[in-house]
Amino acid sequence: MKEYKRILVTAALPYANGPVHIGHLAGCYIPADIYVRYQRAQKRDIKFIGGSDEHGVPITIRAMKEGVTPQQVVDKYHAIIKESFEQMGISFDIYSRTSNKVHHETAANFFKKLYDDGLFEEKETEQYYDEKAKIFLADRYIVGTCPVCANPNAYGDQCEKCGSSLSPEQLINPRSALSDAVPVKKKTKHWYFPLQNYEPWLKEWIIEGHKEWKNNVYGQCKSWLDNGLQSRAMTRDSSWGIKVPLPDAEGKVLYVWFDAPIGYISATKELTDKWDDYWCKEDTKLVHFIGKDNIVFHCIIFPAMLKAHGNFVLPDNVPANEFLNIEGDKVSTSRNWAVWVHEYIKDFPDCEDVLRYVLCANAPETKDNDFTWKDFQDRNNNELVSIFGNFVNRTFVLMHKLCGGKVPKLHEDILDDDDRWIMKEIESSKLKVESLLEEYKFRDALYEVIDLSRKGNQYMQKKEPWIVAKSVAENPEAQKSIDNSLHLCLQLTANLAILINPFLPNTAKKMLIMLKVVDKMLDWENAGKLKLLSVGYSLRAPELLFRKIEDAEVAAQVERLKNGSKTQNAESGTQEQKSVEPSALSIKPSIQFDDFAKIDLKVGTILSAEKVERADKLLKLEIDMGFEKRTIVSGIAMHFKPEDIVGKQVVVVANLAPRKMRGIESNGMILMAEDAAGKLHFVKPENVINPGSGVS
Ligand code: B3M
Ligand code: ZN
Repeated sequence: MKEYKRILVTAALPYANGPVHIGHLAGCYIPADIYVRYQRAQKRDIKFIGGSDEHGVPITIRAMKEGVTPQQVVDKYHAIIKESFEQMGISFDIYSRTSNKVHHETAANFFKKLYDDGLFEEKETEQYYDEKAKIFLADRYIVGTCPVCANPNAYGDQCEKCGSSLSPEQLINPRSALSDAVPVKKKTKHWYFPLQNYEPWLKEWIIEGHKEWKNNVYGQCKSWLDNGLQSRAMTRDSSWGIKVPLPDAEGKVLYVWFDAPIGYISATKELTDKWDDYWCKEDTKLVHFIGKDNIVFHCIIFPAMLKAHGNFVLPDNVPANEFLNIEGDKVSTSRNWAVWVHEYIKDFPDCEDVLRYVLCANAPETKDNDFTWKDFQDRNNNELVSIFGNFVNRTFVLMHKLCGGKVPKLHEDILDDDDRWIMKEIESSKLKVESLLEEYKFRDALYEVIDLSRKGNQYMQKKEPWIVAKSVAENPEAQKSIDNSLHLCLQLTANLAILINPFLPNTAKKMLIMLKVVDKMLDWENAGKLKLLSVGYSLRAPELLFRKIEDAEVAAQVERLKNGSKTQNAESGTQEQKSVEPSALSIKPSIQFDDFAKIDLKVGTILSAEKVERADKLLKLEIDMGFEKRTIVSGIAMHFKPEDIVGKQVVVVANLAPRKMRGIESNGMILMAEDAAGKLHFVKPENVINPGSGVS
């Protein structure tokens, strides 16, 4: 193995177009953080780089939908994401952003160097264009009817209903997802990076040189390389992004996947003047933590860019994880099928370590995995509370009761086989855990730590110091056996603090306080030692490390998940990501009074309500408008039972043009308010008034 002097760890830069969910954490941030914390405890020279990816189509689209500027979008989400990471203890040395000046310069210079070296191909091609929104459309933003299953909302690259992969040409009645306009083809010029020129080198470097990469990563790279690489456009038509640094490139920006990985370099520059030690010296170990959808960019495209540029180190490893599903279903931000980190933190304050634990113990390291709230509860209650927490708590309680609150002596003369067994387990744990961590096997490493605490419980159960204590009155020698077992359990507790620290840093901190020792004890070199606590040292009272999680708490989460996915707006058929919280940013552009005055709002009373067949989200309502009865189809079926809303008053947009939904003509729309949890509430007069009354 190569000897490295320093380590540079990067974690994928999340798009600042929405908050982060637990799939992101499990995919790369938790493993990266465990690795970094472990290396820091090893006293290695390591830097941990992160930041927000603030360019690209997803951000401009979000801005368009929210009626704000892209800068406002990234400012908002960068702050939310950064805070979520801090709260989860993801210990970046820097969390930067790609809209920074340093990054714009770094990325533009990188591009310019490749251009000056003649490494781009300049090509003019025809691309789909939305004349209404004045924007070139990526395939994803063209929608239409699926030729296979007739789903009216298939994307230009894929139908999510039947899973067919598509091209925009195959869609029936293609339209722009942004404006509904029919896309037209338009000529445009771009700079292409000929990846095929790097194919022989990539094959040698990955296929021959990195057989130790994880199977899922190596396999994906191999299949890309076997299929042959092609030139890829490294520029786009857009006003948001890093301007292409060439004279004839008005309205062109760098492709987001060209600029984003360079963001790792820019952020390192921001962090330290010695950035080039980390990026340019051969004895740096560069490790990219990412999710599986980013493999090709980090293993093929970015390395080829670095190679073309020259003078940069290449990744030593790219330990990508697979995906984490939730309750048996793929995470989907558009359907709001996700567990958002900022919401978790609100609902489970002081339980960051529990989530870190579950996401590591159940990490999708080799295949997609499923997160369920039941498993979350079980792992907390049966592993953290009953095994790890229980061992530490028992040790402390008994030490206070039977040894006067001090570390008792170890009487070497009476050590028995059980004592020697647990001593050996403590000593061998260090090597086991560290070799797994070095190999990026975080799940197995964590299992070893919990297993050591399980062995502690077994040992305690064997020694039964509380039973032995009953005989001390007539046989004072018996105290020696009590001393030995609690001495060893306390040394084991100190060891557990060191070993659990990379995974559950808050828990380790709590243990330090109970043990009355300084942070220094957590240095990795102390793991496996049997004399971490001195005899006679008095310790604090125990504090519970974990609390039980109740059925009702997880039931509420499952409920929220199911209700959350209904925020998809059934009435308009569009898929909106749920807004995080009411904020000034989500205000639409201002309108004149005259525009407002065109809307006719009236009070109505619901006469009857029934489910619409084959439409989970829709209710058909008969509404008494005073002057007439109306049918309105409303997307509220996931929130209200039909029988519960009969007789309720509502505010109706009375002059909305009729629309057919599922074959039923809907005449108007009812107003609803949405709270922070995504629950809908009727907007209605304070007291019952005559139907047909105007609202203004
Ligand atoms: N922003 C994609 C993602 O968030 C992209 C990663 C960039 S890493 C340089 O999954
Ligand atoms: Zn389909």
